[in-house]
Amino acid sequence: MFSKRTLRSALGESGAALLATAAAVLAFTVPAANAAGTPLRDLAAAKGVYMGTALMQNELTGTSGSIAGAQFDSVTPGNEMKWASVEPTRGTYNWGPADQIVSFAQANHMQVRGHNLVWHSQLPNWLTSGSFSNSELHDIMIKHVTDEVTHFKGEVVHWDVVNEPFNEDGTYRSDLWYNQLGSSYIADALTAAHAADPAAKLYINDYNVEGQNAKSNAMYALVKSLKAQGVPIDGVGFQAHFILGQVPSDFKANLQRFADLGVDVAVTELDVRMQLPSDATKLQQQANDYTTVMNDCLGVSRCVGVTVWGFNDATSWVPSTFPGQGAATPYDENYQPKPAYTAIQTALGGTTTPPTTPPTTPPTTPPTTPPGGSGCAVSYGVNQWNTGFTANITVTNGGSSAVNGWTLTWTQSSGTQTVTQAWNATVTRSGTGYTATNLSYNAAIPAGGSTSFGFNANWSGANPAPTGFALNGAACSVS
Ligand code: 9MR
Repeated sequence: MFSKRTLRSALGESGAALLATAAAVLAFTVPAANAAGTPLRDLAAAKGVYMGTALMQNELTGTSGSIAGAQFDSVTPGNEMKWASVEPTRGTYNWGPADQIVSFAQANHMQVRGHNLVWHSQLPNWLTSGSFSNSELHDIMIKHVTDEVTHFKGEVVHWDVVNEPFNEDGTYRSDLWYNQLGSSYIADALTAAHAADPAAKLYINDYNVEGQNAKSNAMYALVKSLKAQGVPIDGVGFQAHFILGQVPSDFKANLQRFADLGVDVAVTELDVRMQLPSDATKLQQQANDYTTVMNDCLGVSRCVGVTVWGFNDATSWVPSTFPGQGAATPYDENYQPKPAYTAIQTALGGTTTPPTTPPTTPPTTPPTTPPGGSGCAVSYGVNQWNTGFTANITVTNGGSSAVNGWTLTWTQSSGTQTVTQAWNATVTRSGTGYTATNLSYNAAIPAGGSTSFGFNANWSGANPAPTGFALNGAACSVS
């Protein structure tokens, strides 16, 4: 399982330097993720899985970058690592767009799934129209795999080495690779990738292999045979581009049979498309479908994580490929979380509203303490590694009247901390002082109620425990 700590150590000094550079160019304060409750990435981490999203280069800033960084702990570049993007001219590499996504991931403590090395689509013209001999094509493939994996060595945790090798009937796809090199291109690509980065987890990735059918049977036979031959294959990616209401009922059993071969499994490109316009009934069915997929993965111990293929309907690939269809992702076109978002959150063990126990008997002595002092309590949880930390804060209004609009302030006595994202609040730092301010949807904290928010930050020098919490200027107790 990926953890922030292992990513950090895997990144080493150059990665840490990159992170520092990327963090420095981030705006000091970024908009909070527009969803209530604990971010998906934190819930997923607590379950021992990752929660990822595809992202394109133009989605790294503004609202999309803010939500992606706050909610997800894995990124798959949507197009930027594909052959046509990376090697548009033979032997001349264009790493810039993919490097930007990797830097974004590092700055936000996210892992990267590399997608993809050998595929039938998005190939450059020089390759598809080159009329290369079989041996020359083989050398071109090995060089591309070697060069790309080497470039991202230590930065990409999973590689989709081979993408979509099968037809629906389980025969090999008739493409450049199979037609000229035969099915051995798959083992050769995996072997080259492993030589270039022995630590990377190597995957074969395909769609319509989620249920047990001719195509997934062919994938199963291939993986079994690769394992038997000692070819370096670590995982199978199930893209999971679903149609509303059509998640195969045997998805979990299918994931399990692959896991039983001794490989990891991952849901790599999840979305659930519907005929537009969406309505409440369809969105609820979609939420049920997301719940099913999450539970299917969580029910298989070798299912290492789930990636959605774009987290928002504004940039999803679906409408341009399936005219009249869309609304396939967990956030709508205005970046508002949909029922599918809540479904993921709930499947990962989260709740959108903090549980409160309504009093069964009215208090005999009405509390007189206003918010602050003994009327305010803060719980501060921190997950810290060598240069970064995640803080989760719950503030309870123990006073007798509701708070409408709040700021929580505190100090950290030394060191330099840079807030990179916040959720459920806007968090700013000035010198050693921090201020968290409510968002519109959580401005009110009822008497006896609480609200939670959190943030990610980098630190250097020292990162002492915070002190002096105050709610609207009045001191809070801390636990
Ligand atoms: O999301 C990608 C989209 O922007 C591209 O236009 C498209 C081109 O084929 O590829 C999309 O991503 C695909 C992924 O790489 C492989 N599985 C299917 C995805 C959706 O088409």
